[in-house]
Amino acid sequence: MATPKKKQGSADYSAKDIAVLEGLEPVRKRPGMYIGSTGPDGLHHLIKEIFDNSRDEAMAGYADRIEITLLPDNSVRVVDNGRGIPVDTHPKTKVSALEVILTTLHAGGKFGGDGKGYVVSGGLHGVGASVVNALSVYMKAEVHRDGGIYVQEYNQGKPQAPVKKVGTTDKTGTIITFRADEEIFKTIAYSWKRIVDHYREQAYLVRNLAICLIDARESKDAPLPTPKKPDTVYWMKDAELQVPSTSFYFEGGIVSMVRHYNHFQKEVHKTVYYVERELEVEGQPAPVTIEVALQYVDDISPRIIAFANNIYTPGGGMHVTGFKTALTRTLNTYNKNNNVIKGGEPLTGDDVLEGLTAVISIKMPEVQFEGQTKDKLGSPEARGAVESIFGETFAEFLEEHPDDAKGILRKAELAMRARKAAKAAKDSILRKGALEGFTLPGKLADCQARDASESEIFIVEGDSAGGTAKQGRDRRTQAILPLRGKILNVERARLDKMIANNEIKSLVIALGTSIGETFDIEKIRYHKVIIATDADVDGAHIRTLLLTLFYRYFREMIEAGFLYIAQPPLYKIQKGKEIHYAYTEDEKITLLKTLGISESEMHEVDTDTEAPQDGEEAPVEAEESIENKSTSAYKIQRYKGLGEMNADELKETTMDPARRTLKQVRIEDAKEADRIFDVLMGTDVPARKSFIQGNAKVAELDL
Ligand code: 0RA
Repeated sequence: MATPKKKQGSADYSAKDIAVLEGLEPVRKRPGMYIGSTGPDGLHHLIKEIFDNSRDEAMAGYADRIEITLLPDNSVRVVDNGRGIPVDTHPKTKVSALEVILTTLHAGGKFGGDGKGYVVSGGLHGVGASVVNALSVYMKAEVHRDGGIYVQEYNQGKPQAPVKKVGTTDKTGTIITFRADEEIFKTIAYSWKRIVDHYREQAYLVRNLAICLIDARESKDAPLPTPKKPDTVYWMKDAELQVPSTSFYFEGGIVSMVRHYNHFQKEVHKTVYYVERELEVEGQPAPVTIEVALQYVDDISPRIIAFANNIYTPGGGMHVTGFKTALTRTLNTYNKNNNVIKGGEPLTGDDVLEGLTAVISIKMPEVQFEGQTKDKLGSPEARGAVESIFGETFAEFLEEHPDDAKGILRKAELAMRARKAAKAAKDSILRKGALEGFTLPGKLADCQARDASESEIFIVEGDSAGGTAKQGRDRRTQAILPLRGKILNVERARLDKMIANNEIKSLVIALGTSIGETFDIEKIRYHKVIIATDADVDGAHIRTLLLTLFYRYFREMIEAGFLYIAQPPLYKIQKGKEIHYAYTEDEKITLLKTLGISESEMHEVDTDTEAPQDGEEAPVEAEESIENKSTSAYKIQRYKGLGEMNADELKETTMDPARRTLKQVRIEDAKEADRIFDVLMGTDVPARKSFIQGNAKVAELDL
């Protein structure tokens, strides 16, 4: 199926098989309906639509090369060596099939139960091409077929002349060139990285398909790359090119993809499991194809990368569910029969996921995607299909590869043991009432008010910031809880262990809600729980950790709108007696301009000083006044931590309800934090460090 080996000849197809449905006006009226958006996603989608047709030709066994070239005028050329789009004349309309395919919505090769036509794509063969045509100021189709070269050109989807034979050829294939319409797309800027990433993935998904990407946008006056190679239409060796290019070709398909993901990891067993099977499924007009590859590595988090009809489904869905069910069951059955893990206790679904890298690719004629972003496979047939094919063949794999089986089960056994130890630790803390009780933590400076709706708690980083915050607070309604930075050293990704941590325990007791089975939102002691961490890497780290904790164990608190993030200023700018605060880089620049401070005067005073100790004022000496000859004496200070502010400044900028801004945490923010938590807490320290450094700024802006 996914193995293009060029077949000769062709299925007997003619123009009468193409159903004519609608004109293209609706596409230009509501482009979003057809390509999702007219932003960067929609723009890149244009290439996908054209590529998908060529890829389907490859998957049907008729093409083995596809070349995508970005050209200097922002047009894109997609070349394949398939059969070529049919050019024969439609008996009723007397119009070439090529014209019908490129100018008619919903036209394409028939997809029947007769096994003819095209197995797979987001739509049908040729469907997307007309949409792209409608949204392009210019398109050209060049078909090599039946010994002839046929050409037609279009403007905004309208053919400029009938299909014309312009020459003869001994090759077959299709060349589509299009230039997106500036009236539709605000900016026409293709992202090379995005293209490379997407088509690398496609090359893994269709093994033996060569995909060549050429970025000729900068080739200016140089001759356009118009390569020749004996068995293709346009094809070029990388070495002949004078512009950036890259090619992908994977004989191993998704097995290569698994190896790629596991490249820098320690493998737990040698053999990569792989299956590809077709299956008749009720409710689907043609057989469903299932492909799975997997290998375990010495890591904690699983990577399950799943596709439906070559479309990535980060949201998972039915294929992933079926896979997980079969994985757990098969490993448990094998374990029972072979007595690998002593004790006879079954592995859970989570136990068998640790360290797993799996690629699942399902192809079915009729797919439904679900979820807000349509990134989840909804088709219920996928579940049983994957469950049965994978379950059966994975059991065979384990029988035939006892060493691999043993490695996998040993790995799952470790996960099981860790889970049990964590649970024991959690149980001892979560025993009913253990986190309730009357003893509020000593570090908490509680507020006087007893009415939760008027009470706030600031969670600050470190004792020094805690001291400043205590001085700057309104003690009637504002409580302060300092947390030590050391809560970062939570062992691996075990959140339950985190709860055993004294700092976190203090926090939970202060909130009053308890946790786990005894959690009760009604008991919360503050209706504003405010995370106030520093504007640096550690601060971002602690914030992520707290958001994750709240997301996993106090979700109701987020849903109730009780969780906030403080927005302390980044800069203090003083001009004479006037004091201003800037909360973002942009604000700083605007402020400096407003104050009449010129670019050349903009030296920052870097205060790399010790944070003040409990009760101390922030060290003013650190602020070095830059005298300015043109009378505008000013100083600018960058705050790295809350502890660098004195109590008045902290109150004025961050704490006082009348003057501060707070960012309310939405459930999506916390969910995102939860997702990156595993990276932050993973075992790979260098990766973690670079991730945090790379994302600390971004995380800041998002929240
Ligand atoms: C309809 C029918 C046939 C091929 C194609 C469309 C086709 C479309 C595209 C779009 C890009 N490359 C393509 N290659 C082929 C079948 C033709 C036959 O039976 O010979």
